[in-house]
Amino acid sequence: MTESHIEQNAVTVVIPCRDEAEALPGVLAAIPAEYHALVVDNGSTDDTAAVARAHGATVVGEERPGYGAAVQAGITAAGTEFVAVLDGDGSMDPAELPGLVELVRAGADLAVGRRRPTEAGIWPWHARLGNQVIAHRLRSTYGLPVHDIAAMRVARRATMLSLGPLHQRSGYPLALLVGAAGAGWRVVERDIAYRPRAGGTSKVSGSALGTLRATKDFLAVLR
Ligand SMILES: Nc1nc2c(ncn2[C@@H]2O[C@H](COP(=O)(O)OP(=O)(O)O)[C@@H](O)[C@H]2O)c(=O)[nH]1
Ligand SMILES: [Mg+2]
Repeated sequence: MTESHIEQNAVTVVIPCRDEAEALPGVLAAIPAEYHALVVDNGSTDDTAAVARAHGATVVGEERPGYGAAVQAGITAAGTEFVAVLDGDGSMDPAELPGLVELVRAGADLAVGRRRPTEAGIWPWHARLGNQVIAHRLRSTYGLPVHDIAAMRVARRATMLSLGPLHQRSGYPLALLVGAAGAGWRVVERDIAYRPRAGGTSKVSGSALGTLRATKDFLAVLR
């Protein structure tokens, strides 16, 4: 995609998905009508790709496994000035994306969501604790005004790509924030709702093993 083919002012919502056929229809239905939905599938064994297409999304395949590989493939494939990233599990509301897009239009380089659980018990304690430790480090060492690792985020496509390739697995959100701090980006955080996933199963923080793997990825980034 050359820069001259980028649709100015438009927004692509990049949705990394592994086995999200159950939750995807609700997520895609809630995306603002004028936004493009782009599902990046790597390694799904369910109908994720077919369901995504049936509900109007463009589907991009990615050979390399991992959340970060999927997100970066989606941003590269996006043909719009702005890119948004959110999960395909229904835990975040796409209706909150325009608020983040506005922050970028108003001058932020990166607008990120701070997840606020809508119910007790939906954010496992080990994931929440790890998140708090990392967010503290991001504030103290990197000077970023964040209280979460930016699971939902909006930026200009060119801004995102300017950092070059980042972590390919769950270290990606953190690598992006560390890169943003290093590049002197203006990062703005605002509250977003965090809901139970709408179906399917967690690949990351839903199990102690998943959290352990993610923590390993995180530490590799912060080292
Ligand atoms: N394409 C792709 N998506 C992934 C991968 N791992 C996780 N995801 C997606 O990333 C999002 C967050 O993962 P999730 O399982 O909800 O993690 P949790 O919220 O920590 O439990 C979901 O949309 C997943 O489908 C992966 O390896 N490839
Ligand atoms: Mg989730």
